[in-house]
Amino acid sequence: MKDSRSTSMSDHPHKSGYVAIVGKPNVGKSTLMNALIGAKISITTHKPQTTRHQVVGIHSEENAQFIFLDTPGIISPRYQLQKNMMQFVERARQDADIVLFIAEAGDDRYPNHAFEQLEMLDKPVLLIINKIDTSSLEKEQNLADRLNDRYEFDKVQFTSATENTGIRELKETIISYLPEGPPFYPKDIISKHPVRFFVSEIIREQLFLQFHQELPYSCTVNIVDYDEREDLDYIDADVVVNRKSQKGMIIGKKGKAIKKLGTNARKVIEDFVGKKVYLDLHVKVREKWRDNDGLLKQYGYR
Ligand SMILES: Nc1nc2c(ncn2[C@@H]2O[C@H](COP(=O)(O)OP(=O)(O)OP(=O)(O)O)[C@@H](O)[C@H]2O)c(=O)[nH]1
Ligand SMILES: [Mg+2]
Repeated sequence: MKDSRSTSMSDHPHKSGYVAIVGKPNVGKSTLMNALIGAKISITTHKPQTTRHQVVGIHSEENAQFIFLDTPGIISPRYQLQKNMMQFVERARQDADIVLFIAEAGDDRYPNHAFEQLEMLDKPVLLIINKIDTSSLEKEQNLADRLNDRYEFDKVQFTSATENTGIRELKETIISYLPEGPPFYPKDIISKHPVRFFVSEIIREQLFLQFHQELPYSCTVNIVDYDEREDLDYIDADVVVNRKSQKGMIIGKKGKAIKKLGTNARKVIEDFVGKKVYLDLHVKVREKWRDNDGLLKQYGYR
């Protein structure tokens, strides 16, 4: 994916590095990364555990380039998919030059091991209190103080990813912690994932928005074929479910539910690729795919 901003040289040394975005589910990690980059790279929904991969977003300025690693929310894993998701978090923490620990306004419930994991990292960790629009700065300064008592963060910053508050300041802070170095990617690139990845994520986002309770957590999306044609992209995708009984729920009465899913996903994909799309959706039952190493690998969760 490309960005249209141009760049020029100046006297300041160039800085670049990896920035891991970690925290509990639903605190706004993906929304924050999108706000920092100014484009929707990572899917976001009101439900926890939306992000399942390590999603890479790249922000470039004249004298700096940061490579964000958005990660799944930290949980105690119950099945293999969730264990693999936690490995993505661990890998991002290890690969990063800086870690952004995202907390949510009003939430001080953290187990000790959340901070013990940070102790072991020998790198700057910034505490970001997000969703500041839902609270007051005074209250959140108090929360920051209490969290700082439990782990000595290098810096605290307050943001609202949805209102774009504190985003510019956060970018400046990140630059101040970045090591000197040349850019890793061309300056007009904002992500490195293939189109197929974004398409499967867009469909998965629609599953989260349309279906309730456990169902979206039992689903994944597999792009079977992506045929790029001049005037129309032809996409063949499977919605993979965990149990036979879930297949009917995705399809719905007289196919209504899957039709709605297809129409909504197609519109978002068309906006994303900038042309017409034909989206052919099928539902496949793969019993216990979330605990099947081979299938997890095939669906990109390893
Ligand atoms: N009010 C408010 N809502 C926010 C803010 N940032 C994110 N949200 C909302 O919080 C919800 C979760 O956002 P995500 O970005 O998906 O959260 P996440 O931390 O990536 O979640 P997982 O990927 O599930 O771990 C969405 O409904 C967002 O719109 C914010 O600054 N203020
Ligand atoms: Mg997320």
